[in-house]
Amino acid sequence: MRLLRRPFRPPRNDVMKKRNLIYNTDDTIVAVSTPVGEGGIGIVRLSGRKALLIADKIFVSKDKSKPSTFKTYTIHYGRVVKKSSPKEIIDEVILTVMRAPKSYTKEDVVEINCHGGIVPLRRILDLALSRGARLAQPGEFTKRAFINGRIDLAQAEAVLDIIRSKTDSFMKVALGHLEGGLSNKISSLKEKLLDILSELEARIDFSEDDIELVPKEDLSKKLYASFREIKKLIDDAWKGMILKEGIMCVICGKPNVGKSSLMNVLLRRNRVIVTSVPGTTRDAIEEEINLKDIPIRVVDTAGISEARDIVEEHGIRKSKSYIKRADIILFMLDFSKRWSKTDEEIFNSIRDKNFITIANKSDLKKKLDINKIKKITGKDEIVETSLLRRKNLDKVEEAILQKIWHGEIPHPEGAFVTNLRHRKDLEGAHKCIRKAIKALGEKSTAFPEIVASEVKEAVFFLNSILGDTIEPDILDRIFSKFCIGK
Ligand SMILES: Nc1nc2c(ncn2[C@@H]2O[C@H](COP(=O)(O)OP(=O)(O)OP(=O)(O)O)[C@@H](O)[C@H]2O)c(=O)[nH]1
Ligand SMILES: [Mg+2]
Repeated sequence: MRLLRRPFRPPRNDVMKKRNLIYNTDDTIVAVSTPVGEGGIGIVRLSGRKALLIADKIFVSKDKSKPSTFKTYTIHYGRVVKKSSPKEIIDEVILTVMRAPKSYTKEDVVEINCHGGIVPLRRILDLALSRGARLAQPGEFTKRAFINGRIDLAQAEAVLDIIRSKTDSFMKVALGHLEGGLSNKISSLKEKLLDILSELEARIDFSEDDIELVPKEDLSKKLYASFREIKKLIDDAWKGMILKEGIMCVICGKPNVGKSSLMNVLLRRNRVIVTSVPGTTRDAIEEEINLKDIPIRVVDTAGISEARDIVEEHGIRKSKSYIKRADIILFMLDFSKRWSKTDEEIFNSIRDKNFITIANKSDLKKKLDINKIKKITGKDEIVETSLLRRKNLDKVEEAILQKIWHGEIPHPEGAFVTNLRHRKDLEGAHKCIRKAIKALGEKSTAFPEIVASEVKEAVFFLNSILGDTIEPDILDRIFSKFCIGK
């Protein structure tokens, strides 16, 4: 006889109930959901039990019917009016009603589209507050969507990622997460671990005489499969993090090699001063570009050499500090000059970093011994450019992309981990499963208990990604990063 039990699987409704007990969602919240400033339209959003009643108090429709009588997903023309004396028309608006549970928050939601100016928005907000609403905290609408079980925490975090996305690729990844791409993967991993847990608990509760137990080797195979799946998610996380956060690319070299010229080429505008005077750039300058959908912070630095005055000294110190923090260094040399002691000193400070060597001014008479540079740098690739003649500019960008992706450009539709919190939880789960596999291999008779406790902890980590087991203060920290009104 085979006994299948499913422990440790709280029904979804219980999780919701628990969330509702911890977070009070009794009151009705209100906020301005559009950015502050002038715009075509502005939106004031209400969510909660009294959203429609508050709308009744402040909205007068053309045919005088009340919002509390409106059907869900209907739009109504009218005015926001301060009805108490003296009666005053605040603005001409369009009001939308989305009734619970089919709304963003799963509560009654009312959205008022008014004229997009600071005064109409503030006055409608004030009026709603005076009629019983409470000012929403940052991200509170999305938090309610999570608390009320419409989305899990990874999906809620994806909302913020979509709002903050700087490139099309990352937007695609974030949208995939919002649609459940990552959550489904995590949930399926969790299900597999829970199945293993059922087998282990059967071993703890019954002897081989009572039931047919799954062989130890099968358990081990299943654990290994989950182990590999989690490892893949962790190993690929850097791709998601790059799409999200981008990288810092620092241009360095001795004075006058063409660093600022390269900065301007990468930015496709004359952002920094270029002159024939060595030491033109005195301070590091940071700008952001979008290179094939990767946000890249490019930094032009002051040429590193013997400082002639205190200003240069500060500039050079800054250059060195940027070199330390860089993800990729563009190490620039002058094709028309021999390898110098200064080049060597700069190279020594970057040799352990991820660097690309660029020999610029290839239009001039060649004095730089390229073979010698290849030997010194230990790399065959040297990008030879003439920024003046605009030669091989695309090669610089190609080299940067090659350094970032190591030739393997990720597909934005992939369910990449893009969030440090998720990666840490996956690392936690990974560690537990490694311990579980080790315990399974040992001869101890107490192995089911030890393995089960590690698997349970791994499930705990996966639950934390979905938000099923998460401390309220961590949750508050996550939502505090949102803007008000989202
Ligand atoms: N012939 C030639 N001149 C170049 C090339 N690239 C840049 N230059 C010139 O070299 C000089 C120095 O260029 P910058 O871009 O200011 O050099 P830099 O490395 O930023 O110099 P510092 O800010 O002083 O460290 C300018 O006169 C540029 O026009 C090139 O490919 N060929
Ligand atoms: Mg410069």
